[in-house]
Amino acid sequence: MRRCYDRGNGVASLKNYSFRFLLIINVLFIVILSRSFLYADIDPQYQDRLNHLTERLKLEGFAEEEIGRILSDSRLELYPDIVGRSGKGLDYMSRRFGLLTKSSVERGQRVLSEHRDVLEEIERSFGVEKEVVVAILRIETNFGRNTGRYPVLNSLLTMTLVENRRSAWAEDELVEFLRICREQKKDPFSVKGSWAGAFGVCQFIPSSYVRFAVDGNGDGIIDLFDFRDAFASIANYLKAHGWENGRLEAMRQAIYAYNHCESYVEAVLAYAKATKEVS
Ligand SMILES: [Ca+2]
Repeated sequence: MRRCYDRGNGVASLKNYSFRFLLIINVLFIVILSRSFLYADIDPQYQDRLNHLTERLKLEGFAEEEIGRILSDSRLELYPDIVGRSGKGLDYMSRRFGLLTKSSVERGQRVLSEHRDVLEEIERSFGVEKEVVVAILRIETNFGRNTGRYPVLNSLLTMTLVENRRSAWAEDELVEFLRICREQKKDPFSVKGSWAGAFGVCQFIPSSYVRFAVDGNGDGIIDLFDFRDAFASIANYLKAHGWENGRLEAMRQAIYAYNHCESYVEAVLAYAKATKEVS
């Protein structure tokens, strides 16, 4: 009987070992499959950078399942051509940009008139001229007409994975962006912006959103595609960067912080002056 038991136990052990072996093989197979599935649509040359990003996201509190869902999404796409762009060279005061044409100034005046109450409230709260806030909206996106066509996720992912001088910056911005989307229960692929990852009618990058965006219409949500939230966020940004009404140097410095470009500073002040004169 003992032998039978022994034998029986032996068979049971053998089955047990076989089961474990098959289980391990299965787990390995699933892991390999999920890994390759995870990065299915991304050029293998970026594998190391992807592994690094995955680890970073895990450290930032993202679940592997969540990361996998994003990185295996069919909408994921890289745009290697954006990596070499400098973001400089645009002359905002050029005739081509059309900033000070009659129709352009009139559009600014209309925005000032349509949103006068909220803009005056913002002016009181933040101490920033409403014409300057409106000028930034005009120059950044032509009052929401050009908010960008690139999914922010894809732009930031591209700059993170394709080695370039912005890679570390883009990785930080990507993490912030995914965190914002998670908090707001927003599909990260649904937010479109500039190739540089700025979004909304005021074109904030994710870290600026986290630090300076505010709820301007009091609905409890900060939506930078909403004019009132964008107005308040611009004013808050300028105030945080030293804006003081009437002190030209402080005003110029705050605008320069928004966009590091002298022609941008000139353009914002010129447009604000033009809309003020006709309003
Ligand atoms: Ca809001």
